[in-house]
Amino acid sequence: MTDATIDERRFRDRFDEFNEIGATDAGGVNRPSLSDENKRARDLLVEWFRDAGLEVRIDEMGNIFGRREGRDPEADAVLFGSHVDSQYNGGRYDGVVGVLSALEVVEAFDDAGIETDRPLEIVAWSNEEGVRFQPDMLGSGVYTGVFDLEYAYDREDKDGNRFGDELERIGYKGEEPCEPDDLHCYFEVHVEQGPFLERADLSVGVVEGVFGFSWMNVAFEGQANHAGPTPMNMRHDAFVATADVTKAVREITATEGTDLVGTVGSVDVWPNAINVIPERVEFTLDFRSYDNAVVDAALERIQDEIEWAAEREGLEYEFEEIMRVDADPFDDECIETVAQAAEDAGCEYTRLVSGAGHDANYLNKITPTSMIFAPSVDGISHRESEYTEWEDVVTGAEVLLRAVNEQAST
Ligand code: HGY
Ligand code: MN
Ligand code: MN
Ligand code: MN
Repeated sequence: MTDATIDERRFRDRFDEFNEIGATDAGGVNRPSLSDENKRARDLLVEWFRDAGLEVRIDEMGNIFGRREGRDPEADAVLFGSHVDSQYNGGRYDGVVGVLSALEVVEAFDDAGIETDRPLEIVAWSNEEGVRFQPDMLGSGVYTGVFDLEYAYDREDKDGNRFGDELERIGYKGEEPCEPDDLHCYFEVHVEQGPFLERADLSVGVVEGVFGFSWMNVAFEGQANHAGPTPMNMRHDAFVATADVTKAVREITATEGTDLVGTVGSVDVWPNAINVIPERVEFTLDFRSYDNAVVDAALERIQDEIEWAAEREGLEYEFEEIMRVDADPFDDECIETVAQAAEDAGCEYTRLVSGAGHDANYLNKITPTSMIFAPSVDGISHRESEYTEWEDVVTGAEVLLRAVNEQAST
């Protein structure tokens, strides 16, 4: 147990100030990775980390670390944090809650004059969302060795901007190597982004693992032609095939596995004109399940559907899997630490797995990991109306504080 507690006023003021950056009229935020708004958010975070007396380190991927030494400088560090890049017109809570909770925890230890045995490191990972630069979890992916640095630097957004150049432009292409420290464990607080905790009327989720998922880019190439005089049997319409594949996603999720989800999220059509038969369509596929074999089966089937749709319509097609992360359970001891922390904080909690991807997916490959969820009102996320009751945000930080304290005392 610890007598350190979260300073709710300071936490709330910081959360509100932070979310003024890139605020949208509809109450969300627009701070996509490496944008000017993302830079302003990073700058504010670095200022707060420094004000909290942390030793700030920015690595080659722009991951921002703040270190607080413990009694034993040789001891492996307890790492905790999340991300501050957002969706285009996303929510105020996704990622931010985890980073500001982490900052609050180290400040609470300071306020209580507590020196932990182990060093503490808090982190804001780069490019977790993967909407501007695919794939997602790029910063934690390089840190954990899933991607190499050059691959990450060469990732381009839809306007052809390179990740490495944009990172340099905003001044966050750090000198520090993007590789793991000696870590004892990793924790992440995040909003659930689904309906489960609210439906169960519980304030804390003890996360036992994260769905595995695959992201794919698909393109159909047909023939543009005049929408009027071109007979239907002479058409090679790239959008018709896209519609067939989209329908197939629903058929596959209905038959391959109970927890399987599939999404066609981004679609670009050329020439995108009302009276021209679509020549080319580029679209994305996102399949997820807690069972890796189910994701494999979905991938098999959707590739057949793509091939059949192209044949029917007389199209060329391209298919590239750009990211695959396997589901694997988090560390038992970290899970029990979080459960005990929730009990010590007097919370009603349940255990669950995450349908959303998190940096914790990758940290789990190199160090014992678990997560803490706070409920999402109406299960909404990746939308400006994303909302979590403030008392639940504070509870998540209180649970994090107890879990970190437990693991930071050797
Ligand atoms: O896709 C995800 O689940 C995460 O928000 N990047
Ligand atoms: Mn997130
Ligand atoms: Mn997200
Ligand atoms: Mn995430």
